[in-house]
Amino acid sequence: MALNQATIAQLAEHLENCQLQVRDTPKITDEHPGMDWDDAYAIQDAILQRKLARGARVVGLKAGLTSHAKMKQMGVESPVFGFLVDDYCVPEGGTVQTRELIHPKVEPEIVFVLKHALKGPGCHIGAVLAATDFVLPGIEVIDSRYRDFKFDLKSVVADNTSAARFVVGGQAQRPERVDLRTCGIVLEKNGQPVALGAGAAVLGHPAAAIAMLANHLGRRGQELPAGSMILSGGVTEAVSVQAGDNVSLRVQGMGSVSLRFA
Ligand code: 0L1
Ligand code: MG
Repeated sequence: MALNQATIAQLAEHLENCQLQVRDTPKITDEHPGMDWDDAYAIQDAILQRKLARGARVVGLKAGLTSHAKMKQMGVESPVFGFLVDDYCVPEGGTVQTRELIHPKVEPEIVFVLKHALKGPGCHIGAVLAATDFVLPGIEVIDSRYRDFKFDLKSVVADNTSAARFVVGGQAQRPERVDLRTCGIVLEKNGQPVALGAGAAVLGHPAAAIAMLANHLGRRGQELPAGSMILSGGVTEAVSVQAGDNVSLRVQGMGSVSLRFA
């Protein structure tokens, strides 16, 4: 690691304060260009510890930047992983308070819920499908704490991959009852389609994102426990939203899920 513990704690406090106080910041690698991957995930872990100490609960995990559309949109080349806590969970059809966010965007996602634990290394799509209880549609609301969503991969990992809110819903489906590569998705904003895609946009198969997460955790001596809920990453580029917007996502064979911004 390139950063010491005091710097990691200070950067975690800084990024979490930006989230809680709804203000943006330049990317942290501007001041810490030597920061490495372990530092980035250590800062993310320190943010999680701060939240857990205040009584938050982890309710899921996420993979991000898993589609070429997202990678192109953000000018990066590999996926990243983050956590979701109970504060981020919006009920189906519920309302997101836009004043609590800096510059929110929405992403259409396919969500996995596991019935068996998954542990890498060596995890693959087949193991993920065998361990999956059901899949369902989800909308992730991302809100980078970095000014104008301008960051590099290490900065965005430290910032818990821009996680802010999410909703899951629709019709949960057994994984063998849907072709996750060819299933179509339509994201609508205020009744107008704003993004279209198919599951294969996520690394060729959305289960590949879950396998990558299991392998990532395996390298750190961790696993995905049975019951885990995981957002597999935006199928399309992210779409900006503002107060007054209604957003819904329909995923073929899995119904639809929605939320609105007040
Ligand atoms: O969930 C995502 O794909 C977002 C990852 C972080 C990058 C961003 O803020 O767009
Ligand atoms: Mg996402």
